[in-house]
Amino acid sequence: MRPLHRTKGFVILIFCTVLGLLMTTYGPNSIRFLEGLIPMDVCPLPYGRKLWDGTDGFLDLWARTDVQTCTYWGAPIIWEGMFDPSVFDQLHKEKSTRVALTVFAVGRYLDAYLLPFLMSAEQYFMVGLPVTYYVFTDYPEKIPSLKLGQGRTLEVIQVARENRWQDVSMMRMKTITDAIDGHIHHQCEYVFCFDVDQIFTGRFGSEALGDSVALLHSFYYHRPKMFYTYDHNPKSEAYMDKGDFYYHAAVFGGRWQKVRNLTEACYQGIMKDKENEVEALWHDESHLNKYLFLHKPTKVLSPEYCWSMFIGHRNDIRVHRLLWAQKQYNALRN
Ligand code: 5GW
Ligand code: MN
Repeated sequence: MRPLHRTKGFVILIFCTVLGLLMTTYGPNSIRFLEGLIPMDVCPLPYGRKLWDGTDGFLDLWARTDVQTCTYWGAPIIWEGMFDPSVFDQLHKEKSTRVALTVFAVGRYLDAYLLPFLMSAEQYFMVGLPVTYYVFTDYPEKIPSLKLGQGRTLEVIQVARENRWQDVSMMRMKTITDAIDGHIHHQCEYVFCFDVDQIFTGRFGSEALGDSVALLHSFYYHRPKMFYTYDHNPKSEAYMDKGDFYYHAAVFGGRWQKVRNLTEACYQGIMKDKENEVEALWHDESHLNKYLFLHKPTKVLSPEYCWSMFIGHRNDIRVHRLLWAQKQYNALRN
């Protein structure tokens, strides 16, 4: 007879090998059966079901095994290869889904970023669907005139210029809430909110539409959670000691009702912090992360949907749909 400790070692070795094989072949979704034993952020959807039917189309969660394609609460994470663009587009064309895009171009950001942002959006953002751009600026006369595609329109809304740049960024939450109440909810089913300092370089299409949509931050998605830059000050409303992902505030969206809930809650948090004379570490982004931890998004976008060329090449990023523009902090932040 073999000594017991050797048998045990053998069993553990076999177990780990099988686990490793499952992981490398089928990805994180394949080891869901361990969930009861070890808490894991893996997909709870029925094992072996190849297609997950979202509200609007079909997503093949098993088309990508090198990345996480589903959250532990069952929201899909969208990666290239998981969907058929034409199926999504056909569905939304039939429904004539209307999408609002909000973007702020205040102060020097207007000259620096707005035109390339809009021109590239015309080429890649929700092509074929009716889109209304809502451009918020302190200088409406300076908005460049643009020939837009069929069914696409642009509205300019004047906003006051904030004294501190942190406030420019944070007050977007308030302005978006008001715009949804005022115009957007009559005109569109979905709203997507973007930073202006970025350029579309690939399809950003109807597969990204969902009830409540958040984006994985390209700097953090592959890092352990200890690196996430959540707000760690218990005095702030944005304080969190744990979370699911680190979301990027440069892109968020969803049905207008859901987006309104998010922007309103973030704004309330920001104002409460002001009363308490604290400011969250990453301003509106910290509040966004807190909200999305408490109210889980129903769809998550992979970092393809907002990539930074500074990170360099990664094998899991097969397409770039939106890229960070070159930062010009010194020129723009004074
Ligand atoms: C200016 C200086 C510092 C920080 C923000 C601004 C600024 C931001 C501005 O002067 N005008 C402006 O319209 N914004 C809007 O807020 C832009 O839509 C911008 O994309 C967004 C967030 O600010 P960013 O892009 O500088 O923030 P990060 O997190 O990308 O660095
Ligand atoms: Mn930005």
